[in-house]
Amino acid sequence: MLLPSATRSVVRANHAIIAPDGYINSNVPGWTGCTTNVIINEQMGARLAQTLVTLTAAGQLTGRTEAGQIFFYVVKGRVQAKVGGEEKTLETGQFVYVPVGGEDYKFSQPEAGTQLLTFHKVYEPLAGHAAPGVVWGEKDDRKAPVYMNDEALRIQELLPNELGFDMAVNIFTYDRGGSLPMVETHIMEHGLLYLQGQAIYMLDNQWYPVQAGDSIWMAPYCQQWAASLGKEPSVYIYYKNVNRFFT
Ligand code: UGY
Ligand code: MN
Repeated sequence: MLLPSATRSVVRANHAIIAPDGYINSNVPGWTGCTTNVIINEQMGARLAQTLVTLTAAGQLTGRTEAGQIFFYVVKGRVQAKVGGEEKTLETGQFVYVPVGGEDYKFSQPEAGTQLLTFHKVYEPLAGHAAPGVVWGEKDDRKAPVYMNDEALRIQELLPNELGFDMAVNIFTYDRGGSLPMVETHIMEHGLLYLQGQAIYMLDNQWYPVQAGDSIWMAPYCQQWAASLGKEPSVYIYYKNVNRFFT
């Protein structure tokens, strides 16, 4: 057990590891009966926001998008979700993407302890391409193709791979012994939450042990590499900005 004066969390200019031990709650207008931890946002230098919301049985999230789109993913539990005139029960591994432009959303009647992960990004339109609509879906390993010909790695893209979208959210599974085939050096930014297992992450030449519940921010060009550790697969869900690199 760590001393209260120690933490695995680090915040650097181009990356951060945020472990749950340092969470302090934020009050988000319209989000009640819950604790909200803002894990990544522009105060860090990021261009996305990432939160983790833990709901009591009385918890409710209501709001309306303006310039920012929001991706909601159920990390655990169950909740009623109403978006775009449709109402569905969302359970562990299911999600809804709420587009920009005055889309109302409401999450209510959760099982106590339900956790929602959110990714937020200001939407950048692209001439000639329709802005996205509401998307519902779920984690499904059968829809996760092998990554870079390495049988130990699989990535499922949760949002449609279309130019109207300027963000992607993917689930990356590393089987035991799996590791990234190269050190990635790229313009895209990431926000990430580990859903399962343990791993070692290299960020800008620093090495970090990480596990389920930990979040990571990687700024553009933060060099990155990861390997699964332990006896079960390691799995993370991550955000990536896509399709808009020149003005
Ligand atoms: O899509 C990606 O850039 C991904 N392979 N990066 C990562 O998992 N750190
Ligand atoms: Mn990457």
